[in-house]
Amino acid sequence: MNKTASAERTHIAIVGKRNVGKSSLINCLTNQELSIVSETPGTTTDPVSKAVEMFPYGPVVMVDTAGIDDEGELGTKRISKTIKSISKADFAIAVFDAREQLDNSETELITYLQKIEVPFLAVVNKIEFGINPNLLTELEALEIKYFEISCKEHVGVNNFKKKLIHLLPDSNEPPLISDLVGQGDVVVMVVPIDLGAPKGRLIKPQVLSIREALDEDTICVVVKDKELRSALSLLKNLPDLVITDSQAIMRVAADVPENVKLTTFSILMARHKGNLPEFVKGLKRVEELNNGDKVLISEACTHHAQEDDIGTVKIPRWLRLHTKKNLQIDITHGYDFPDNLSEYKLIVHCGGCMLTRKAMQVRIKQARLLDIPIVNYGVLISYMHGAVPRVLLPFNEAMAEWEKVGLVV
Ligand SMILES: Nc1nc2c(ncn2[C@@H]2O[C@H](COP(=O)(O)OP(=O)(O)OP(=O)(O)O)[C@@H](O)[C@H]2O)c(=O)[nH]1
Ligand SMILES: [Mg+2]
Repeated sequence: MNKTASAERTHIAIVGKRNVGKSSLINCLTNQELSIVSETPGTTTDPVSKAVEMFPYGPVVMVDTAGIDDEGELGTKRISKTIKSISKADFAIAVFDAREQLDNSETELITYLQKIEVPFLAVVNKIEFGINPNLLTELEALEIKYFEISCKEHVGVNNFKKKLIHLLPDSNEPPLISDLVGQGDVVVMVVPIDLGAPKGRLIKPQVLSIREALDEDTICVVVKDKELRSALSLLKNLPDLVITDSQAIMRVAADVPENVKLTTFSILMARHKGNLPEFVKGLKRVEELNNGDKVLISEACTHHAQEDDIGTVKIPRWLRLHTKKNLQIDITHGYDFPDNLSEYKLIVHCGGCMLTRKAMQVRIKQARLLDIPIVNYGVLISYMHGAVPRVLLPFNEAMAEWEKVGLVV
């Protein structure tokens, strides 16, 4: 049961004021007497992590924390420990006493969770005493999703648990690159800094890939496309893997020797969040499009569109050039697909870096339900630029699908 390493488990921090029933909730959710419960406020003094199996989700770490309203100097220290635990958590559950209203420490806690972007749900506990309507009004005003429960009488707990499991990050998230490289390998990452690059920072797939490469003890070289050739000539041996931004794939493919593994950040994301073989299968539809067909370009986040934006400008242009068809291309932003989804012949999805894997899987399922092929930006861009199957070579499942699709390039 405890085989999954702690770091790989989803960490859930249970937070709230003293005596609201945080420890009781952990016991309730796991059906075990794991945490000490008592009527004395301040029972839990230090954060206590328990590795448990939360059926049917799988292995998690429950982090029981000290009350955020703890008093005195020692209390302050405990609070900062609690805050540290929250920062490290993948998810938090904020517990409130049904009889009370929010106090300062609780509104601060909520602000903090929102600031550090730890997703959380609220539970209003001890409802058998009656619920203070002001508390609910306050939570609603803050747009916080809450569940009314009683740990003591085991009311509402199962319903809450169901929702919680639905929202937890997917524990089967495939890695970005850790299975492609090993200790001492040289990984070259090509990061063009063009007008579309955000000021002063790298985008999420790049940051996550660098981090994973470092975690695997690889030697990670990050260059712009312009410097790639000289970087390769400076290396004593050929690199073990080159990862590039999709938009530079043509240049990069030309500069990287054929026998070096090459892929794109977007293809890594397709596997990590989405379903790479599914997107490869979607390529078939690109060749079947006809004049007047509707194509949906779906962008999950609402970033500010650049002048030569990838989703709104470049992909439509490339798609029309590639198919030589008069396509009707719609672009939508945001979490939901449009209501007229069934009218589309193809969905071109963004990398989904702002979505959880679960959310991305839901979108793929919705497309599948309506029999609409789906591809993502990176797979499509590489294909239209003639870099498929080369960029798929490191991924066996994707290559198997590519053979099945039977497209000729
Ligand atoms: N009536 C009632 N009592 C509850 C409920 N949940 C917890 N309690 C009681 O509330 C008291 C505090 O519960 P704990 O689970 O220890 O609370 P905590 O938030 O962990 O408290 P600290 O560790 O002191 O911060 C105990 O006496 C519990 O039995 C509930 O739903 N209804
Ligand atoms: Mg406790």
